[in-house]
Amino acid sequence: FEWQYLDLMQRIRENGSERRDRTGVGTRSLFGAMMRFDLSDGRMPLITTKRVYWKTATREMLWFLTGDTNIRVLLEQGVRIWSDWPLAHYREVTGLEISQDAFERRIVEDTAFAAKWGDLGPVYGKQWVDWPSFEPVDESSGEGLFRRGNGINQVAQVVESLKNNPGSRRHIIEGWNVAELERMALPPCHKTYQFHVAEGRLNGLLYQRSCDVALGLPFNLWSAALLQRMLAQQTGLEPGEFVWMGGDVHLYLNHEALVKEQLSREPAGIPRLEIKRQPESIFDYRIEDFEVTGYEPKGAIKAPIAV
Ligand code: THF
Repeated sequence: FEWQYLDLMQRIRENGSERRDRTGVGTRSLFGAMMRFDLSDGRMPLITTKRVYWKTATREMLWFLTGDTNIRVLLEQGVRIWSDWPLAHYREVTGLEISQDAFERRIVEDTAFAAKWGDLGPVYGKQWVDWPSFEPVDESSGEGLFRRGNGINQVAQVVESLKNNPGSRRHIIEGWNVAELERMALPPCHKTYQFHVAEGRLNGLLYQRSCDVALGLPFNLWSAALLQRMLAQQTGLEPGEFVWMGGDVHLYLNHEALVKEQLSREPAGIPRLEIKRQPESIFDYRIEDFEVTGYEPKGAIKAPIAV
C-alpha cells in the first residue's frame, strides 16, 4: 500500500510546479491525486518508512468527535500539533516573544487564558457535531427573523443513515462551512468524508483540498481510516476500501531532507489496528481502545511545520 504514498512523493518532487503559498515557505505542487487502501483484516494505511505517531493522530480524532475546538485538551494529553496557529496569533496580537513551551504551559494552567487564546474557532469538531442551523421565528412572517436552531450532528446522522439507509449516496461529513471560514484559525484541509455500503462492507472516501504530503498526509491517512473503522464497528459492517483524494498536493521546499531520506527507505510489515472494545456510540471511544500490531517503522524524521 505504501508505495502509492512514496510514488506520490516522488512524482511531486520530480514534476511539481514550484509555487508560492500562504505560509511563504514555498511548495512543489501537483493538482489532483488519488490513492486506494484495503482496510480488510485490520489493515491500516500507517506509513512504515518513518515513525508516525498514530496515538497523537488518534487523540486528535477523538478530540474532533467531542466537538471541542480549544487546544487545551490536546495539550493536557501532550499533543502539540495544533499549538502553532494560536501561538502565532498570540504573538501577533500582543507583540510578546513568548516561547512555545511557555505558551502551552499557560494554556494548560490558566483557564481564562486558554479560553481567550487557545481556541481555533469553529474548525472540524464544531462543524462535525454542531453545524449551526437557523429556523424562521414565525413561519408566516416569511423572510426576516431567524433564531438559532439545534446544531446538526453530522457524525451521529451518518451513523443513523448507514444503519437505516445503507444504499444512500448522502453519507457525508462536511467541514467546509462557507459562512464560518473567516472565523477559523485554518479552513479545513480534510474537508469532505463520504461513506458507501456495498456487500456488507463500509467504504470511505476523503477529499482533501490541500495536502502537506510529508508531514500532514501520514496523519490524515491514519485518521480517516480510523474514523472509517469506528463507523464500521458502530454499524456492524466490515471495513472495506478507503479512497483518498487530494486537490493541491504539495511538498514544502524546506522538507527536502525528509523527502530524500524517506525515498531512500523501503516499506516493511503490515500494520494492523485492533479495536479492543465496542463502545456504546461513536462518541465513546477512548485511547486505550486501540492497539496497533505489526508496526515496526524506520526512525522518525523531523521537519518543520509551515504555519
Ligand atoms: N498545516 C500544515 N502546513 N501541514 C499540515 O500537515 C497541517 N495539518 C494540520 C493543520 N494544519 C497543517 C495540523 N496537523 C504535525 C502533524 C500534523 C499536524 C501538525 C503537525 C507534526 O509536526 N508532526 C510531526 C511531529 C509529531 C509529534 O511530535 O507528535 C511528525 O513528525 O509527524 C494537517 O491536517
